[in-house]
Amino acid sequence: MTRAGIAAAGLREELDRFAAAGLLLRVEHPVSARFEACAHAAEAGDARAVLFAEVGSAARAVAMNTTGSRALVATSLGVRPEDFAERYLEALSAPVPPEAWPAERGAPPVHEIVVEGEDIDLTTMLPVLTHHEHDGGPYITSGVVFGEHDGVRNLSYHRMQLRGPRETGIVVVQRHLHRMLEAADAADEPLPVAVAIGLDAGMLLAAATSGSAAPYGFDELGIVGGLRREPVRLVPGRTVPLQVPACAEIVIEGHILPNTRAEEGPFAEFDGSYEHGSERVFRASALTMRRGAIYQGLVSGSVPQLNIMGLPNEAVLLRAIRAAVPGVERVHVTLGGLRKFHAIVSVRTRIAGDAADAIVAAFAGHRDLKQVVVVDHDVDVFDAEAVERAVATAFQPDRGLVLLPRGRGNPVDRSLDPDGTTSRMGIDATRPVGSEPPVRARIPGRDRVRLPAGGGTAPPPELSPRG
Ligand SMILES: Cc1cc2nc3c(=O)[nH]c(=O)nc-3n(C[C@H](O)[C@H](O)[C@H](O)COP(=O)(O)O)c2cc1C
Ligand SMILES: [Mn+2]
Repeated sequence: MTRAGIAAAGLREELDRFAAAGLLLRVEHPVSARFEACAHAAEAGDARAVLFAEVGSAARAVAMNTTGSRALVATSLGVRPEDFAERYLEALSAPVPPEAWPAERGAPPVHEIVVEGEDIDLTTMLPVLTHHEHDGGPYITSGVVFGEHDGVRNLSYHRMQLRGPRETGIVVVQRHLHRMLEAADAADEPLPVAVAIGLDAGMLLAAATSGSAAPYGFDELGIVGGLRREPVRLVPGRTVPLQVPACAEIVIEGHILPNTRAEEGPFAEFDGSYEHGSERVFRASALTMRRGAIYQGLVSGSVPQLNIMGLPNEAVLLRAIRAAVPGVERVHVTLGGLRKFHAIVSVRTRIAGDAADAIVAAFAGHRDLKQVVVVDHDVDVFDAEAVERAVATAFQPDRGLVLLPRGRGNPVDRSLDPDGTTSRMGIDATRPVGSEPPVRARIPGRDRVRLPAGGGTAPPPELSPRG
């Protein structure tokens, strides 16, 4: 049973919650790890998670689309979909630090199976998926990379291209893990890392929370602890001097080689364009798993990936706007805006100027944001038609439009100026402060109507809120 406000403590518990809520599609026939699993996941759509019984020559179970919708993420976190951002912000603001796996519980699940050194063969032991037509082979895309340096832990994602039984490429952009890698390069020492695969939504979202909300030195695992209302349990790695999560399905331990680069790619990035170049190299020293470990697949550019990267932005925005305008109620960072460019914010306005200040605070809170629509508290930010109705009936362009001058844009946006800048737009679709919401005409007795059965198929139950 799902306890209110308490996140699933691992992928298996999450899948149980999905199954209980009718949000899990099981594929029992064997499918290939090359394209076929991804093709099935794409065709299945985003409303349900997919659990494959047997993928690839490893014949291992694979979970996909576990973050395909707000409803799935909310089910995993034990909250109503509309309460996601509030709950995530609570965890971000009151993190619960991880603790050691208690010795009296014996060996942790993630160490039920341990393979070390020369015995490791990532190409046969894991069903690593090949995603797109021109990708340069199988890629680990859902692995959360744990790094530690000078007492600082970091969680982040880094795509890993399989290159041999124990070797992969690893793409490390200039963020937190890169900082650790620079120190390792300077000392010419390999950087120990552990790659956790097979994780619940709380862990996946925490690892993707951006550096502005989780600066260097902030342990992303604290967010997970906050979401679960209990600390994440950690155990020492078998071959690396860092802690790994006891609840992961799979952990690959190893090192990023210092001052070493090798050809990497091609790989279809999240905007659908292929990338290749010269990237870092990872060498595995241990592969540890739970019995019957479930691998996790994540297609680049898919809705499940956009949700992982973008849903934490709602909490970040909620915090930033609330600091300026206490009456902010809900934030929706839309899927159409790639979960980063467009936000809808509802505000219980108290004094004139609240809506415009909410717009400015939103842009200050999240740099990628390009368009924000502010509506009154009685408008459902997840209902696109209701938002449009508010714009249609409460917004006056000559005084409700806030245009910001050119700031830094995101390269995914093809409309940027050649210098990489963008302008930004806020739409104040709130009524004058103090005015009452329009009265909605009701038809008495509608709730007692029982229509005759038959004569058409009922639409599927609404997975409210949309988006
Ligand atoms: C599915 C997924 C794949 C990603 N792939 C990469 C990658 O290959 N290389 C990279 O440097 N960042 C990648 N990122 C982005 C970062 O891992 C992500 O922004 C993370 O929050 C950075 O953490 P940090 O702030 O602790 O550095 C990916 C993110 C996601 C969600
Ligand atoms: Mn970080």
